[in-house]
Amino acid sequence: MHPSHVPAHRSTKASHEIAPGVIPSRRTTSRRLVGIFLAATLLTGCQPGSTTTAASSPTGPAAPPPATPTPGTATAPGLTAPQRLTTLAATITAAPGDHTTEPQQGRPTRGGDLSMTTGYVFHPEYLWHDTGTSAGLMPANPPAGIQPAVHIENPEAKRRAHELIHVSGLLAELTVIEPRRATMAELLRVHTGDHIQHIKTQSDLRGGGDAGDGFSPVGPGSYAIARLAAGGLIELVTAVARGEVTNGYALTRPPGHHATADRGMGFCLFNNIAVAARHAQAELGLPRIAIVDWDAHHGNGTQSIFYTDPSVLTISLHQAGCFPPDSGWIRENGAGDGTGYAINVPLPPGTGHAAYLHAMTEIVLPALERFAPDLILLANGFDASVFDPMARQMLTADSYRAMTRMLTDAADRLCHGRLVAAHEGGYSPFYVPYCALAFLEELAGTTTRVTDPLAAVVADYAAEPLQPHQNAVIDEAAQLVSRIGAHEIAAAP
Ligand code: 9RB
Ligand code: ZN
Repeated sequence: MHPSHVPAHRSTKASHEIAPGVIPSRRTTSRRLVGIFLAATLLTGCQPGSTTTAASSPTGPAAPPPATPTPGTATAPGLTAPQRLTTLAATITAAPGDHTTEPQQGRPTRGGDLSMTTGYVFHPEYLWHDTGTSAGLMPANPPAGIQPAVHIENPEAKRRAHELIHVSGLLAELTVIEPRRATMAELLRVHTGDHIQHIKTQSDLRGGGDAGDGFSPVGPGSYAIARLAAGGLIELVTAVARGEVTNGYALTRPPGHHATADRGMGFCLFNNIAVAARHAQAELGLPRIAIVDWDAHHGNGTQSIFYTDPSVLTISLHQAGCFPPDSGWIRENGAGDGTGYAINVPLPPGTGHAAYLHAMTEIVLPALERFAPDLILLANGFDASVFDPMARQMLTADSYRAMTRMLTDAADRLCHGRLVAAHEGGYSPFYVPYCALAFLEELAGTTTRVTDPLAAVVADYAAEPLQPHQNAVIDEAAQLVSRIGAHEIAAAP
């Protein structure tokens, strides 16, 4: 099949017929947030002033992406401590039990233009992937003094994220998409037969086993669940390609971005995103795919699968030298025909809001513009949050909201809004849900009445300006953008 157009039986009206120039841009603030700040102002007698500046939103497709944090939430840097606490109080007093959503102006949701909807994939089986009683991430071994506990990659963060998405009222605004299990043929587009068989064999053991590196538990029956995760993402990408939804989020488990063609590692069994990318290319007429990975750990598996392939651009923002060891350096830039199509931004520990947004502006967005994808996939880990036990970054829920806004704007400009996210890491059961809600609100162009309850607590972290040592890495990695396509041009006759 020729890859450059959607097969007729899959093609629907919707996004395919929307010229990029007429896709409405989103507004930066919502009436709800303005209300919260008005309440805070009344209570404190202070003018919100610059802390609540409703920044001018991009007014058209050619407008540059916002280079500053999305303002208008309770984490706005610059608030004094009393102001923050008052803002928090205003948040808490907002109509308990009434979580109904309020659409943002300028971004139609299901109630408006039906072509602008957000798909959502979840299944309770994702929570049944049993990682057992490891002591955090080491296999428990009482004789050796390693006490059994709960594995760090346990269902809690994702279960609570799903519950918050439901209770907040956001779920009712989304198009729920049922996952199915990826077929053997679909997995074989990415993984070796031996690896697939290995996962099945481990999964058939009564006590489960390991996916490859000794740190990636395979519970009893996890083979079927891992296929449901990869297949969930396939279904979501299919719905986006058909124009049934504009974008979407698959709250899947187990995660995928560390899994290579022939080995599971870092809690990952199958590389869900890679399987979905290959499916989109082979079956959905979406030949050029950009994969952005902002999980705190290097997306090494995804990178290795596409390392020599110029049709898939991989960009990973991660904590330098965190996991896997010695992986994700700037010099890893693709090979052969894929030279220039793998980009790594190894950010120093302690990197927060300002530096991540700077990296998005200086690297991710220009790389996407240059690559001109048909589809953007996002490896969406929330383990770069300030509360995460598995990394040392400092993002807040509001950071994820601002970064998401940048990506949805890019997707609107470049590929009819086609942005599909897969949940990867994120291990704080109390904070991941608020990061996920902020992410998904922004994806859907709506807000709920639930705001980050920890916003006041993290405000000082969020306010840290870009540091010189962070800027140096970002500057260096930004040099890579011009290498996208350069190899092809050099190789042309
Ligand atoms: C251990 C090692 C790790 C470390 C981090 C992750 C994070 C995964 C994630 C997974 C496994 C090494 C315990 C190396 O969130 N990805 O997005 N395991 N690390 N050696 N040892 C003994
Ligand atoms: Zn991670």
